[in-house]
Amino acid sequence: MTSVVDLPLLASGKVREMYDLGDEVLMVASDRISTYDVVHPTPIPDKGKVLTGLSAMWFGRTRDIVPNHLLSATEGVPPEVRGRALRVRRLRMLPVECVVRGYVTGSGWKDYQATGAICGIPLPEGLRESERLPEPIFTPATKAEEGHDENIDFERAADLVGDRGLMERVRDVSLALYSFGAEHARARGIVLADTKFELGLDAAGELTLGDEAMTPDSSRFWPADEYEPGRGQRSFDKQYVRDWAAGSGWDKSPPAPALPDEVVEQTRAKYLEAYERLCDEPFAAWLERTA
Ligand code: Q0Z
Repeated sequence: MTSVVDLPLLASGKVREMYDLGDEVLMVASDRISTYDVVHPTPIPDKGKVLTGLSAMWFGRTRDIVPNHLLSATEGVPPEVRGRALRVRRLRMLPVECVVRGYVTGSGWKDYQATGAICGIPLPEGLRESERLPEPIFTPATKAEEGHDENIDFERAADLVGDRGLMERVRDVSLALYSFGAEHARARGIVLADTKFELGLDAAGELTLGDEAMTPDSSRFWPADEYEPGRGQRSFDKQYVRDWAAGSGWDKSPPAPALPDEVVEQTRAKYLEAYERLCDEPFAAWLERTA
């Protein structure tokens, strides 16, 4: 496999790559899409650009909450990946995933049903699937190299980070970022049910937001007009793929099937809609700014 940029590969995930720029890093989002943790062989055109533009928007709007790693989406970004890449500062990443949940869903719903708590945080009795929590909660998780991240309590996260005071700031910053994002999204018809941040320390030791921020790949986006507690919610971005997969006979084990053109086009339209709602501008504005 030969990559589009001739730079040393630092890390790769299911749908993105990170390249070495010395003191800096190039984060590149692909058009690949996964469902049920399996990547489909069919790309969604412009998905990487939408997610990159969304992250850049959030980095711009949350700088007063916490500094972030973004340096540029244009200067120093190779032309082959313009629009879907960010040049960022290299950080020393903290060894925990910083998850914030405003609604009880996913592994949080599983843990709540089993124990009445999520990550050691006791919750009211009688919550229904997808119900909004009384207030958002910080639910850290381990970083699994493969397989699923494991939810851990705050004390365990603080031990892994090795600094309780720093972990308290990480929690407070994560909650503030989520509250800002959830209110912004809700005013634009999208429920930001939960999201995962990755934070690190910059060269000066300052706590810094890294990775991607409040994208549909690092969060659950639900259409607000269909929100109804007591059941699983439809995904804002991936629902057409899931609906099609459900009727296709695919058993959700690898390899994932190719997607029909209609599913690709409907899904692409949802990503563009998410960009335009959350960024308050046409997606074409991002293409022009990064051309
Ligand atoms: C991000 C990840 C990806 C696989 C490490 N600014 C930074 N400095 C150093 N490391 C990272 C960052 Cl954001 C960093 N990840 C997550 C991203 C592919 C894994 F594109 N891991």
